[in-house]
Amino acid sequence: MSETIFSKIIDGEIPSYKVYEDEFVYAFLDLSQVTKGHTLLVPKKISANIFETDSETMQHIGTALPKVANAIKKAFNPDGLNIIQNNGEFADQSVFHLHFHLLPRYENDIDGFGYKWETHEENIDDDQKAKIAQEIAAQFN
Ligand code: DGP
Repeated sequence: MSETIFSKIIDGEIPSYKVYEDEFVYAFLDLSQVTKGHTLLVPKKISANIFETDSETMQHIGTALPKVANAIKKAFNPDGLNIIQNNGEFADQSVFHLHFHLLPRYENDIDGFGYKWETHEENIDDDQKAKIAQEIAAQFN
């Protein structure tokens, strides 16, 4: 797969503020610093997003995510932390190299993160939910 801006960062061609690296992943400060310590965790193996990655890559991400989250927690003692992962332009993905945003949250500090979580349970009955679940579950067959 062709190079991405994140593979250039991993290779050191573009400078970054590194916070963690092992054989499989690289973590560095997101330039936008939506919250203090906003970090990106990126697998070294390139895939565009969650639809195209493989389970081995995700195992490496799964191993590193709690390590990086706990390092951020120890460093800044945030009031919480969101992990965000965007897939596709409509879902706000701008760099097509799989990555996870770790966003520590602060009640009384710089915190530019927010999202809308509008619930629709009153508009969907049990039959519709069963049908929706069935349509997804059928894809595993
Ligand atoms: P997303 O929208 O989920 O694809 O997030 C991409 C993020 O990558 C965005 O928050 C800004 C960050 N980013 C893009 N280019 C660079 C860069 O050159 N250096 C750093 N540190 N972050 C970058």
